Amino acid sequence: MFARLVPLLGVVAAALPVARTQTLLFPNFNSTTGLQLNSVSAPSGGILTLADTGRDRGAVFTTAQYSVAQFSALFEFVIANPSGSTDSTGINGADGIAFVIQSDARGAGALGSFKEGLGYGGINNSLAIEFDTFKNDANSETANDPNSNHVGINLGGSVNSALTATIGTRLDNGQKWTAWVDYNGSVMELRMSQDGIRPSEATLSYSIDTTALAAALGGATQAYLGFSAATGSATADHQLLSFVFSDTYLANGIAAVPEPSTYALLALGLGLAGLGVWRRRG
Ligand SMILES: [Ca+2]
Ligand SMILES: [Ca+2]
Repeated sequence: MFARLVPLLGVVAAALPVARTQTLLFPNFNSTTGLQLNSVSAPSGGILTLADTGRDRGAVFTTAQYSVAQFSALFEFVIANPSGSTDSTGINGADGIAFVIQSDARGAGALGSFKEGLGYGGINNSLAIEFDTFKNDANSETANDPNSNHVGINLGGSVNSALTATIGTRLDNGQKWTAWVDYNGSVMELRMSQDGIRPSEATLSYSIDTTALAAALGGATQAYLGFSAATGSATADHQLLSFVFSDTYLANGIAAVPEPSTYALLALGLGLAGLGVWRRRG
């Protein structure tokens, strides 16, 4: 396959000398090169556990910043073994995971608050997508949770979500979730499934143009990318399995975590042509 690719890559490189796509490719976390782990243990079996024991929190961020003027991302996670105290709906297990885009002063070292903060609360100059498994009540907590199983868009380190959507299947059912986040410069969409197939319908669709996103990031057009999680007296195991990011928006999203035969090419930074091949094979 490589031999067939070389002429194609040459053509693209000549035609698009400044259009090299930045990609991040973690099909697992056997290597964490390029990532900073904040209160997160070294990976085990290629998995990063962001938070597990009671009153825990953790975050992982890229050590470099990436353009977020448009992008497509895919990641896989598991939330397992919910336990501990129950929320007002009688559900235990907490608190959830967040995908975080941030330009906080702490950079890659940013780590947010425990419990309903999801390890994200207080990370300023940011946008996050939360996967929230515990209902915090507005009259006693800082979060405006509609229920104990939802996703949301969070801004500025606040877990008072700008937009939420309820998820029918428990997020903490111990099964793998695949999530796709696609941003075309005007709308950010989240899709998710447990069969690895990207749904046509978005779970969340949030209008935010590049000016508004830059404002949320404190004026930055580049950001650190990562994930956080936290627990309280209710807990669960929050595991991150993979992360793929392209700073080019792909209308059909990233099909899947690429196979080893294609991601070696991507890791070399071969850009658009590599992505094209990867998508056709995905
Ligand atoms: Ca919550
Ligand atoms: Ca929430």
